[in-house]
Amino acid sequence: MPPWRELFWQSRRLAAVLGTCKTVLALVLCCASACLDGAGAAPRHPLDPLAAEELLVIRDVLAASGRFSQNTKFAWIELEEPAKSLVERFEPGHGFPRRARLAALDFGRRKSFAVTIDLTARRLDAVQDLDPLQPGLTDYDLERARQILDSEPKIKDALVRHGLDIPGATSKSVRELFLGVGEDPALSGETGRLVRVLFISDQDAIGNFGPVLDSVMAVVDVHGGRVVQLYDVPGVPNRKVPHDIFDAQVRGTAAPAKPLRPVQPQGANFVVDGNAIRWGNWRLRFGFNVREGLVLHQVRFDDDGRQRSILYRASVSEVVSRYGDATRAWPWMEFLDEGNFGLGRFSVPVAPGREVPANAVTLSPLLPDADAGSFGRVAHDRIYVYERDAGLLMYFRQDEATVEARATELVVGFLASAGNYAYGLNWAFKQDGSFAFEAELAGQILTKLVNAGKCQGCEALHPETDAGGGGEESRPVPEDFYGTMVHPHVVGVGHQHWFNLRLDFDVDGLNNAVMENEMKRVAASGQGPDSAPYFTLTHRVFAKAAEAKREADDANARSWTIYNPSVLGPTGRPAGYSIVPVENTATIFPRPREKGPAGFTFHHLWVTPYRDGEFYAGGKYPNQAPTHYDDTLYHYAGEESIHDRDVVVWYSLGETHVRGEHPRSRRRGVVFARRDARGPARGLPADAEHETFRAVRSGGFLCQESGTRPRGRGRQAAVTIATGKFPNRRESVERTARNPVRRRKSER
Ligand SMILES: [Cu+2]
Repeated sequence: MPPWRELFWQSRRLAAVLGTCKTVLALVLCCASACLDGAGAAPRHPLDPLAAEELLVIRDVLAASGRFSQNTKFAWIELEEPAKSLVERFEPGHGFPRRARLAALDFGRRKSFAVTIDLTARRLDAVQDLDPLQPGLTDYDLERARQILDSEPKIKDALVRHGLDIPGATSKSVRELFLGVGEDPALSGETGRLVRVLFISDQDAIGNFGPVLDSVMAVVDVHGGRVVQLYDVPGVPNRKVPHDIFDAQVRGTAAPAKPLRPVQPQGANFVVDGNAIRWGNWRLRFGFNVREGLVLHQVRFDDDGRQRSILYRASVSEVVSRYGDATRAWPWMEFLDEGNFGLGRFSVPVAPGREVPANAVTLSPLLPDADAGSFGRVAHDRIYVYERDAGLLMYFRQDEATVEARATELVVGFLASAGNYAYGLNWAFKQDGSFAFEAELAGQILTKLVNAGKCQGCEALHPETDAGGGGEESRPVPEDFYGTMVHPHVVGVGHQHWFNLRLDFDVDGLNNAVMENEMKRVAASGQGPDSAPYFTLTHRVFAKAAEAKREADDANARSWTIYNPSVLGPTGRPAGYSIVPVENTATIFPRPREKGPAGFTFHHLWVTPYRDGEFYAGGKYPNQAPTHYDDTLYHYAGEESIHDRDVVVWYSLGETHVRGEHPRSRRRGVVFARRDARGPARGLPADAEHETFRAVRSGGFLCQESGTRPRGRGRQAAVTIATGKFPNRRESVERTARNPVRRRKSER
């Protein structure tokens, strides 16, 4: 690890421990600036992110190529990862190929290109005209859209008619939301580079996300320099309403609480070495890019000295939201936060004790940025790593003796601020070899103004009212029909958030299979005491990708296990990783969108054969995707075999927001439970499965091999907490893991 990073972490930890000591803060600032010099060091591993010197190569190769006009913007710059086979064979000290890919947006020629650069040979490898595809939006697109709006008097006139005060340029006094154009049949004839713009009704609040003025909406062609669509209908009179999240009265206050600070007086148990993390039996690599943000690689678990492969690559492959309002300003919406903007680009700095627990360590990756002279910038404190208490690892009581262990888990994640929402996207690793993904949703909902001061849909709450019955046709649609009134004259519009995880599992090797597990209720035959209905587990191994489009089913405790058919447990049962849905929802996207970028929301589980270049459920260029666009998960999952070969699992995690809490924060996730014969942790009894309580909580079930007995007492920690160096300290802190499993007499 470069010395600058050690020094930086040391100062952060000290600051966390000692509070606001000025001396320490001065040291933090000093080291924070010092750390810039060490960012983006030369790559040591084929999957290391683009280094500072490589970004300079990209800049120089592009400049020397003569292929692009002066008015070209370079965006979406990222490492083109080498083939998996090459990466898996890599040995430290050996050479490896380095290539980068990016989008060139030539605004002069109104064209976009996919560009590949060989960094080692310092040459342009390929330039592919993307027509008619459009890469996601850049800051330059939004700036151009703003200028076009300012130069169009019809926009200003419309907004003034709707009660806004615009003494000068529109953008100087009206808050505008610039978005991908979404799915809109009315724009099928447009061939330009489009940006959709919504306007906010409140001109004075601190927060930018006041009620949307949903009677005015514009679509701008950035290439053509014109407004191609102006939606302008009589709407609800503008009025001041309390909505501003920066207003404590709107936000509400929590009851005062004394600080809760996790303290690790002997340091953390994980080690970050370059782009590798070690924690307990876990080994993994990480990267960070503009599009996906955090990416995990080569996730492995040390099983008694055997490095068992679990995942080759894990990432959030797309994030999309959609609104449930049928009026013109809403149904087109398909907010593709990743494919249209970039989760890495949306990432924000976090601080221990604020956005993340006080014992967190933050990391500062180098992000490509063609607007910077060096083609890169250090994105400070974007990745966080911390340990947290995770409840009971196991507990068993018999008479007056108990055996118990408290669990710790390791969290690696980042926070992306995507407009009115922020997403904390976390991977949590557990001592038993299981892991989980969780999405923390925070921020504020999108709202709109209505005439009504009281909830109109509430009449349906009276049992004697036939609100949904006969005569419905003659009634006007209630103003809060598409959402929930969160304040007089303000409706929070119902919507969904969807996350897709791309999980390139390599469980115990490359060749994997996936089976579905379900509880089945059976009516027994015969008569008498043995005829009572019973239940059993059923398993179904998927043969083809098209079969493996499946939904979560709590009622039947459905889960899916990924395993290597050639590496079974001791009884012959597959031992692998089970996806145990915790909570999920069904898509509100209309059926015609199933084949498009948001199509991944139509099923919770997808399994596809591994193919190069298939990284994103919504496709590589989901922005303005044409109707024949076939680079999406729907098209990846065809009739090909997914049995006993390299497969990729995709999990879609949905969240419906209809209740209109304003603002709100919520956590959603999925558990990847280890299904093995070895019990929840080495040395713990296999049939004392800690996961029982977790499975109960999540509605899953156990697919647990039995037969492994507790090992001898007095061994090294049954649950091994890492021994090793903690990077905050200049000197290594070696310590022996405490054995968290102990037998004791009950105090009662
Ligand atoms: Cu929401």
